[in-house]
Amino acid sequence: MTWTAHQDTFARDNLPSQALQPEFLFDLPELQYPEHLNCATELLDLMVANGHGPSVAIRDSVCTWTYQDLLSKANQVARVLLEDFGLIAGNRVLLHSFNNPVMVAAWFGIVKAGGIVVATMPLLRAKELTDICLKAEVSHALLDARLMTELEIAQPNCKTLEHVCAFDDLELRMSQKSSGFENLDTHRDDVVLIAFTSGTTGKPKGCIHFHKDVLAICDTFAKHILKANSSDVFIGSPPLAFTFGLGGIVLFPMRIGASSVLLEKAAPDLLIAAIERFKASVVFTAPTSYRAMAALVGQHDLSSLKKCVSAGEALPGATRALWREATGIQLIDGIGATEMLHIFISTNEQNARAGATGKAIPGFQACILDPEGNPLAPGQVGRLAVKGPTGCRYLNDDRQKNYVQNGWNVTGDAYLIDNDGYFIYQARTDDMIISSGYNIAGPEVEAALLQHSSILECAVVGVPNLERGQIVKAFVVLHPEVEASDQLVKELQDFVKQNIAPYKYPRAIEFRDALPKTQSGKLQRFRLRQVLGES
Ligand code: 3UK
Repeated sequence: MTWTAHQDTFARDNLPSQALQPEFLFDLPELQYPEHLNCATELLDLMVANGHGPSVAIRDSVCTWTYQDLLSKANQVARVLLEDFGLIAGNRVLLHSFNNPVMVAAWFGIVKAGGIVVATMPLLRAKELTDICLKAEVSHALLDARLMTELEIAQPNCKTLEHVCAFDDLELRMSQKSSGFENLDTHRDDVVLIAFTSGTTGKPKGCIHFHKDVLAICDTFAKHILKANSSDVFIGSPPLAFTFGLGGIVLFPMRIGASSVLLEKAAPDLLIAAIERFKASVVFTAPTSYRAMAALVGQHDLSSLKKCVSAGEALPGATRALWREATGIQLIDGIGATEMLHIFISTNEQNARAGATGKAIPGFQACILDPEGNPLAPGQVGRLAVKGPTGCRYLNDDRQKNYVQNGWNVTGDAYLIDNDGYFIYQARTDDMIISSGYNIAGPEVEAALLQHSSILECAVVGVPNLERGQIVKAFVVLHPEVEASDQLVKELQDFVKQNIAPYKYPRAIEFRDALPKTQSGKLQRFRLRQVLGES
């Protein structure tokens, strides 16, 4: 083991054993990071040292902070943690907030002081916060005062959690600190964050990432696929506790001296209004959000917009087409995962194809495995496997052996590679529907349904059926002006049969006002499967 700057080595001590870790690839010249590396120094201090001090780093509806402002605030946070709250390098700090500037200053303050960021979704309840604090042995919490109630309920059950500080108190303390700070001289392999993911079901898993991983996602996806520049204005909807949001809204812009807009609320109508208001040029959000925004484009001037990244869920071809027709912009689809920190398969606008996620991005390798772990030929459906500079390291968790097999990160997605080498998403491996012996991928049926103009959103699952084992069932949310009817059910079924192989059509269709989603905006198909019984 190498040296560490951490005195509290809990996170390192709870890494999976070497044998259970994935293989890491550092072939690209840009991934040769020095041993001494603090990612906050690279993203913030050096930006100011290199002349970006006066450029805008982050904005929201009330404030505008330059890189110099953000540096000063982050330094003050670091001082509060060390001087007022006795932070020891390697301690875990819960960061619990809506996306706002203080949250970003706090993120950098924790990292500068040598803490480990454990960011959590703002809407988590006491029980979920307790599970996370216990698992990561969290000692400090910085949080938005509006979220205090749930943490107060959680705290008596979190024996390691000693210091809780709301942002209003934090800001008061910051104002009494000097704005200079020397960052902890960390190792590139020191732990910088633990990102919790609950996946589709089950207890949350903590994904450990190092200082170098934070830079590696900027120097692969952002550098080679996104290709933004310092005059770009980034914006997006994912919470910063979701690494899709952390990368897209904070790390990528800061790696290149660009600016970012933080939105506490970013439902499609609010996001599209904010793109116009702040003249944003790069947006990160989920497929359903692009679909909802496409219907609103006529009411807004989106001429500032240049690049649009879609991730979190499969991008249906119809949504890609709607967005292009509405804005002229070809979406950049990319599959990422909390375990991998960010996107690993994608493609730029020029090479984008409807229905395909893309290819392994520079720095990563990907293949499709059969059940025995052998690579499959093009055209065959199997398990997606990937390796690169980042990878899965669960904090003390038996499920490490499920995600990492023979050095590959196995994401739980069923994919195939087409004859041109593009990766084509099928379904989550546990979402494949088997009906009368046929394998049917729910998302393919969803994509077909979404071609129909009456549908806003839909989810397709397999439900138990005596005769066929399972049947295909669609849960459909209609556009507000459309009315549900038996006739429409028949019309949608016929519509699917005309677009894809008829045996895949949904034998059952149920209309809903909304679909169950996770806090990162993902469909929870398993919850739709649970309500069933009827067929
Ligand atoms: C699914 C996709 C098809 C897929 C994430 C970008 O989503 C992120 O992380 P999570 O840990 O979920 C990972 C799983 O989500 N998925 C994500 N993107 C796509 N499926 N096409 C896509 N484009 O099942 C994957 O295994 O919540 C996404 C960046 C950072 C992230 N953490």
